[in-house]
Amino acid sequence: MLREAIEGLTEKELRFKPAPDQWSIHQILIHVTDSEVSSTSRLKRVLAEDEPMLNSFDQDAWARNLGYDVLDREQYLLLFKILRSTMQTILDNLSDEQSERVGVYPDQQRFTFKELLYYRVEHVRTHITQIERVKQAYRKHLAGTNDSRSIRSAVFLVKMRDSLDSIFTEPKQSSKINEQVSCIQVYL
Ligand code: NI
Repeated sequence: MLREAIEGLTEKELRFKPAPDQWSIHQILIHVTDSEVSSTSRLKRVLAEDEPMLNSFDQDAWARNLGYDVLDREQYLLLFKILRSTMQTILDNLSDEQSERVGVYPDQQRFTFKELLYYRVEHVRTHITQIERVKQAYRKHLAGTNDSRSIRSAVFLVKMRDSLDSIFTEPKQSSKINEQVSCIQVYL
């Protein structure tokens, strides 16, 4: 489902950040996998150990300090897939009693395995929605760029017309006009 969310996207779109403090789709994908690494370990501990103490990770510090931009997205997507498929075998054999096993966070909040699993599903859903929002922001950004381009183009054409006007009064400038005309042809 993560792969489906990014199907057909260009590298530029994957690296686009809607705002300086917001993640790109590339960064979101690395985060989802890092979160999965940490949560898979939590899920396993709840099943294997007796009311283990769970911990969470500082997602912004990870994104900031682990150089998310240079990490290999393909490897991370593969890692995500492997984590989910290895957990699947455990889930297939899960008893009702096991799904009620409990883990405890440092603030004493208690969660059953079933609840923790539900949050896993929700986490990916939330980030897929976020990816869709970034895609929309990118399209808006592109549309904005096109607008300013057509304005620049219009300004250029007006300047062209002025030059053409002057050429009819100043025949000597014809080579300059030819240069400008070929410029427009390349741009179009
Ligand atoms: Ni998250």
